[in-house]
Amino acid sequence: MQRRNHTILVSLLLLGVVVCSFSLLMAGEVTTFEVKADAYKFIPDTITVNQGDKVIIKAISIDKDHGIGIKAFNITEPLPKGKWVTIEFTADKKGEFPIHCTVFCGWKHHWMRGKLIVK
Ligand SMILES: [Cu+2]
Repeated sequence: MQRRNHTILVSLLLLGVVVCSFSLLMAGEVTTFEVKADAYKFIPDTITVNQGDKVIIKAISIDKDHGIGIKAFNITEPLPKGKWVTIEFTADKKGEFPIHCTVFCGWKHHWMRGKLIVK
């Protein structure tokens, strides 16, 4: 009886190890980007991540107040000039998603665009 209990315990431990390993393999990576908003541009203007990644964008506006928006992920964040802002989200769907400026910043505001690619 004691030997049987021992076998069950070892089996449960092995199952636990397998489940934990699988969870680690399935979890996305943490990807961090620094994005500058300057003169109606996002620099870089394209961010590429893998589906499941936790994405951290550290953004700053250089020339004046801007904003950063990624509608597909419900992100709308003002970028006051000179202040670093951190945005975090999980890239849980594949596709190409526009990044846009959310604060009216001048005559080229509507052309201030970037792209998020989730592979
Ligand atoms: Cu703008």
